[in-house]
Amino acid sequence: MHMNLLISKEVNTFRKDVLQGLQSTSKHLESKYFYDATGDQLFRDIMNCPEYYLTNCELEILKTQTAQLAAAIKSSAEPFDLIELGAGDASKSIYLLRYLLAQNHAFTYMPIDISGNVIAQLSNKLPALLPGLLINGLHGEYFEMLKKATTLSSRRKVVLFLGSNIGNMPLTEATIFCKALRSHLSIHDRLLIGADLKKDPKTILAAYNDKAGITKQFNLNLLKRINRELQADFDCNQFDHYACYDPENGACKSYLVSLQNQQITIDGAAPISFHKDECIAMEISQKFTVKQLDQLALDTGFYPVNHFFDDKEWFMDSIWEA
Ligand code: AVI
Repeated sequence: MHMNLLISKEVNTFRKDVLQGLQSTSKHLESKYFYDATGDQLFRDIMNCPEYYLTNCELEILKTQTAQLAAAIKSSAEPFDLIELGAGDASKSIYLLRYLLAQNHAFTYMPIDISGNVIAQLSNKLPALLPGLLINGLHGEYFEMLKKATTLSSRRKVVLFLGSNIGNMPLTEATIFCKALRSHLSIHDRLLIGADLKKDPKTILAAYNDKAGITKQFNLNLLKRINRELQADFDCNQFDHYACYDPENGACKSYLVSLQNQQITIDGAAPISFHKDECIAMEISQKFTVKQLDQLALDTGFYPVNHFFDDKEWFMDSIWEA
């Protein structure tokens, strides 16, 4: 019963957000809804695309600069909680976890993810891969779960926010997010934040316009999710994917473009009309300069302490102190 109530609350919020986005003059959907089970798999496929350089760049940082990263996040011998926002399969953080365990640091790993499936898998698999790991998975929204983490433990917090997830928020929203994150932390807590940097515009655009068309499927999958969960009738063959990158402001954006005049219905709501060539804004993947990211830290109550780069300097993991 409790589970059913929870599910219907989530569906109601999803429905409200989808309708609000599609009924507004500039149609848009929220990219946080990309990640159902198929979306999770498509994102893993994107990470394996030759054009999607972000994952390998950040992996290189975590693999080759593990000791320096560990030294920068712990900053003292005190025990701490290592909290990962949007942990996914922990394929990058595992390098840090393994190193901290080998060095006998006292910490509990608290992955937070909106997907219960992700948390269950991590809680099952990680202890076998990393004997001795203390893990306390938290399934839910980031800030609700951060609050919960504080009630569970009073230890210093080190938060991981990897993968340039910060780039999936427009800058004003990213500022609000970082301020809210800071409000859940205490002085001297630390954040390890990953961000994709500005670079050759062609390299960036190719990462969001892969030849195999997986990014297109990733975007269309949200329409399929809306069909399934909200009894809608999108015809995915009548939408194409369009990605663009603005090298001036660093915004890489994805759209779905209507291929004809059409109407779609979402269970119980008035039909929604699309003109031919009308776009649904699907996602922003913001690219940063080092200076911009440092400024974001300073504007939101953090102090940028260290920067770590991959060899090509395409990606940056920064340590911010609260
Ligand atoms: C999860 N996030 C950082 C990815 C990105 O690069 O913006 C999501 C993604 N969208 C298309 N490709 C990957």
